[in-house]
Amino acid sequence: MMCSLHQLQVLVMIISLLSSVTSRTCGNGWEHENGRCYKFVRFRTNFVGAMYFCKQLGGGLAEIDDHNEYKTVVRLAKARTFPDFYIGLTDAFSEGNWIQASSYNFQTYFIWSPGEPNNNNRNQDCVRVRSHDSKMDDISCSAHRHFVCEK
Ligand SMILES: [Ca+2]
Ligand SMILES: [Ca+2]
Ligand SMILES: [Ca+2]
Repeated sequence: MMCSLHQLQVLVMIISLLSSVTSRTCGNGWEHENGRCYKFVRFRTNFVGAMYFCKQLGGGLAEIDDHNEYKTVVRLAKARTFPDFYIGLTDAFSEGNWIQASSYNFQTYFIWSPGEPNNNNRNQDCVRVRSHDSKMDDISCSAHRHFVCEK
């Protein structure tokens, strides 16, 4: 088989073009927003199960770093009438100190529902975003909720 240098160059160009397209589009079932990929997972599990599932998909539970990211995630959730969902935020290590579940960074951005976080029954160390007001609420990590992954 004859293969000229020019043909090889074209082939290499096509391959690199294809791989850049796939890396930009996040993959099937993911939303691409502001350079991040989000997946809204439509089954319920506990916090650890949600973390594990997101990790299997090559990401982690969504970590909301700032108000812009919050607005993005809430907009995507509302667009698909998504129920309450877990985000990657926990104070399980130290009560009242909120840590991002995958990156282990201290959380600096919060938008709590009124009266939250209340650590109800001294057993609320994980965080959901409520569907009715789109704000954060600490809940028990064993509660089963939908969740959002990020990568
Ligand atoms: Ca994030
Ligand atoms: Ca707590
Ligand atoms: Ca609470």
